[in-house]
Amino acid sequence: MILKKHYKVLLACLLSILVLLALKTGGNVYKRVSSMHSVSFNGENGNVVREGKTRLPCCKWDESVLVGPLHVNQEPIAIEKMRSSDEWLSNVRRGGQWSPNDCNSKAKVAIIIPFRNREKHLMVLLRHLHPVLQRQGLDYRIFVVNQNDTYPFNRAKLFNIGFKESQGYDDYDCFVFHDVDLIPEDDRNDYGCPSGPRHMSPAVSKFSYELISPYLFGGVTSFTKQDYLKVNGYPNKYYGWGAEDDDMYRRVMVKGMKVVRPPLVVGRYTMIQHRDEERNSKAKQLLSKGGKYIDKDGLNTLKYNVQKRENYEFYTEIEVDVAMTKEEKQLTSLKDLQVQKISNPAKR
Ligand code: UD2
Ligand code: MN
Repeated sequence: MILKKHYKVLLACLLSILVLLALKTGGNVYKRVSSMHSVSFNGENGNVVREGKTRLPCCKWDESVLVGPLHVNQEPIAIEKMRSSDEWLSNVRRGGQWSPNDCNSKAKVAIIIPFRNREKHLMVLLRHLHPVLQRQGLDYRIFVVNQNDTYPFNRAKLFNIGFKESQGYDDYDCFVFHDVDLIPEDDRNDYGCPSGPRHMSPAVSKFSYELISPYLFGGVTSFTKQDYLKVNGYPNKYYGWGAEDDDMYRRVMVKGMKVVRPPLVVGRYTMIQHRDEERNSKAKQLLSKGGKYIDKDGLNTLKYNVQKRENYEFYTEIEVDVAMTKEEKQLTSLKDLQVQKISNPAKR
């Protein structure tokens, strides 16, 4: 009996120590839950279990740290002032990466941004995105894939390049394909791949925050590594503006998956205004054959040349030449294939 009593006292002490520890870490973003060897993925379809490298507990989605609706500040900001302008930005490590200190993230996330000549947009996005990713407790790195050649812009191929290149940095299991001009308006929009193929931007300011088509799959999407491999990535053949997003939607359908979206109040983005890019009028023709080419065009046929890999203060840049082929030139209606003007993102 006496021993049992002692046990109870001991247990009570242990519990109070635990409570005190929890309170002490209360200022921190993620709560220690228990000490475990492995990390479980708490996503919607969730039973992926990743072996943790350390004995850290898994990070929990913590509503109390999330802000909810966000104010979007489009004012240009000097890169030298970014770090000191926001507590979250001061935590970012060179190369645009971060991971929680005291818990294992539910996902390792590679954010892939297709880029050419949109420096101002990039600065605004980085300023808003880093804090969101950190508040969600994600282990992430931001990759800017900069098309530094004279061919028409190829958003989809840059995504494939980003996917492949990121593997030289870490073993990512979640990929977010992110337009540079879409600024998240709500940090409850989960960047950690909580589902299969996900259309994260159903409500965009340009479209009055309405889902203008049930087939819409442009803007910001996320895929687990497994699902991205399953669809063989994006098609490589779409140069110029249009239809590469629709092609990806078809790939997802053909492989028997469905697109998941967050609610409109959460999947909100401000699109920074810009002039329209030149449309490839042959894109529709390509799309009409889209479904048939899944296994013949994509990650398995990807060719490109890397010019430079560089870690800047808030992102990793992969500078590439997309190596357009003669056959691909015939597949675009863009008249002058050499008119593209090039410049690089701010070199910091
Ligand atoms: C729509 C889609 C976009 C894509 C595009 C067709 C939404 C909200 N957006 O965007 O995802 O499917 O149509 O291709 O549905 N970019 C550069 N430099 C360029 C051109 C493009 O960096 O010279 C990048 C940049 O990340 C940009 C993205 O490609 O955000 C899409 O291009 P856009 O913004 O010109 O096209 P938009 O707004 O019509
Ligand atoms: Mn845009």
